[in-house]
Amino acid sequence: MEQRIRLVNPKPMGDSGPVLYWMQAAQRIRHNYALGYSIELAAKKQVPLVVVFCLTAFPEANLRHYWFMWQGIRETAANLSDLGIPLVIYHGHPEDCIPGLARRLDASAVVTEKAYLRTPRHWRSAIYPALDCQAVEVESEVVVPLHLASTKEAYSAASIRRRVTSMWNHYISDYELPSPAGLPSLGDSLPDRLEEATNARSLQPSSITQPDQLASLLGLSPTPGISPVFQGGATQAQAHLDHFLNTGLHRFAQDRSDPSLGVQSNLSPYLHFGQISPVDAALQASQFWKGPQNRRFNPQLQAVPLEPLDAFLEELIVRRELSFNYVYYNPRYDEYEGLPSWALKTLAEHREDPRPYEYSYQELEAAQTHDPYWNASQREMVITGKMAGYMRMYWGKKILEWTRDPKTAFNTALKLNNTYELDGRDPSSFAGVAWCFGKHDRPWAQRAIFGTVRYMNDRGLERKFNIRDYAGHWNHP
Ligand code: FO1
Repeated sequence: MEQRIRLVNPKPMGDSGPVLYWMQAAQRIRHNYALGYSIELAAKKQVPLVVVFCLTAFPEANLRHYWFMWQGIRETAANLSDLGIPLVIYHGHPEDCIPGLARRLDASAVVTEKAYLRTPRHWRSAIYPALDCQAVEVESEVVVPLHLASTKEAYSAASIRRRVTSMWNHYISDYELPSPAGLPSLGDSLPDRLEEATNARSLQPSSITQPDQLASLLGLSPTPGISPVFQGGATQAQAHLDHFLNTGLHRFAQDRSDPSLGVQSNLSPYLHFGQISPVDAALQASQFWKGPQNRRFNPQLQAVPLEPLDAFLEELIVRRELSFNYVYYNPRYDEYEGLPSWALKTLAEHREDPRPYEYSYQELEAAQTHDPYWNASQREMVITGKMAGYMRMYWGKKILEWTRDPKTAFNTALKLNNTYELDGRDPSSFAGVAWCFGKHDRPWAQRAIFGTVRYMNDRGLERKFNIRDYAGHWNHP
């Protein structure tokens, strides 16, 4: 655990004020090391603990994302309340709220999670110097602490796989939240007292029960609408994991790519908002696979080696943490110019190649291409907020092929992804889109438009998968 904890504002810790846990990335109770650390700190000092969440503007986020997040926050607020810990939800900027609250409460310390993306990192770099008290970051959203996996930008998955897999057993372990029983209380007037300290309004979780209320509070358009398939929250995350363990894990190695089979954990939206911990998911998958439960559900698997578990952990840990490495060490992770130089060079050489089809952003958004497989994947994403994993690669490759130049293609793919995917703006999303343009991949054979960037075609889909079933499902729902 020590490797997850870092003092980020080396001021002395106060004596009597509460510990303030700014819950930002880990919007959950289970396997929340930042919450656990805050409880321990408050217990040691015998001071109250206050948890604060700031509902705030986030670049490119829309109602679909906020509603999913809000469903999770409401559940977490109820769970914290059962533990006797107050969660104060603010509608305001963290840079205003957190230092103001810390001062008003005379906080002993501020605890939060480590951040990787630009926006939450900017919040932190504005907040820490404005605090009079100690501040601590706890790394809660990756299995292997980022700096231990690599101290620089990794070229590919192979560059971190050995280190990550050699360390993950140490980190995939159970975690019991320290008991908050016996912590002193701050009293009932907390939200009002805190409002005085900032420009922000506090919100009761029960005050927003419908998406249109959230849209009007945040000034958001009603479209894209909320997902009819995925609901936010830790309980839903666990339900998806249970379903996957019982029905999908044993087929994961061989069937995960076939979009018609739906053999996916569907955890990425939940991981994005910290509604489930990757350690928790990895631990449950390992225990399930190795334990008697698995034998009971799948008695025929007695003799099957561990490949499905390895395949799942490769995606959940190696690939996901490679994307954290990318956004953390590459400041241009959301720009075309952030791609590797070999990819930029080869794409530039083929910039003027004629495109077989050229579509505008609007045509792509409306799934109006000649390709029924591509249209199906676009529709799946627009309707549900989540596209089948393999199709995300095909989808991005075709945007590169059918857009007038590669930079426009990159921006188009990222914008569509971040508008419609529930995990848009996740490190995995940025790395996933960049992969379609050569990131974390190697040069392949030369061809038009792509140069040496890997190409994918519809015949591959037809050869490998039941792709007509998938297309039929989404094109004629
Ligand atoms: N983090 C917050 O602390 N407050 C928010 O209101 C908030 C909104 C939000 C909307 C879309 C989105 O993709 C992320 C958002 N985040 C917000 C950040 C999120 O909680 C995670 O920290 C990051 O996505 C980490 O990957």
